Amino acid sequence: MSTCLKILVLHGPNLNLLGTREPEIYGTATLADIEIHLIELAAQSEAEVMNFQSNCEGELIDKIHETKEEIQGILLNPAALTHTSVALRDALMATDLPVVEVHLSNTYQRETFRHHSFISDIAVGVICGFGPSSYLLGLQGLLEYLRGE
Ligand code: CA2
Repeated sequence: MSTCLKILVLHGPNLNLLGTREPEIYGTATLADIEIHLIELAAQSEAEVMNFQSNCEGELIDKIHETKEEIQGILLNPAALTHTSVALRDALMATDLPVVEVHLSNTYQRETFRHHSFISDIAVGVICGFGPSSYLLGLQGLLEYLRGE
C-alpha cells in the first residue's frame, strides 16, 4: 500500500494570465484547467496536490516556509523567477525536499536570457516544452522519485 504523498505546486508570476494572452507560446489552457488535471492525476496516484499561484516572489517563498513540514515534494513553474531568483533557490534548498521544475514552453528555443535557470541544478528533474503536459509529466516523475520507482 502506498502512502498519500502531499505535493506543493507553485505557479510563478503572470501564470494567472494563461489562456488569455500569448496562446502561440503558452497554449489555450487556463491555470484552473492545469490545476484540475493535476488534482485528478494526484487522486489517481494516491497523492494530493496543493496549488498556489502568486505574482510576488515573497509570497511564493512564504508558502514554501509555511508548508515545508507537511509536504513531501515541490513541483514548480517559477516563470520569470526561474531566470532571476536566488531567493527562491535559497528557500527551496532550505527545505531539503525534492523539487521538480516545469515549464510550458521550451525555454531553450527562446531568448538566451531564458536559457539559464537558478533552480535546475538543485532540482531532481526538469521538464519543459510540452505545454500543460509538462506539469503532469513533472508530477508523475516527482511521485515516482518519492516512491523510489
Ligand atoms: O514556459 C514557461 O512555463 C515559463 O516559465 C513561462 C514564463 C517565462 O518567463 C519563462 O521563461 C518560461 C512566463 C509566464 C507568463 O505567462 C503568461 C501567460 C499568458 C500571457 C502572458 C504571460
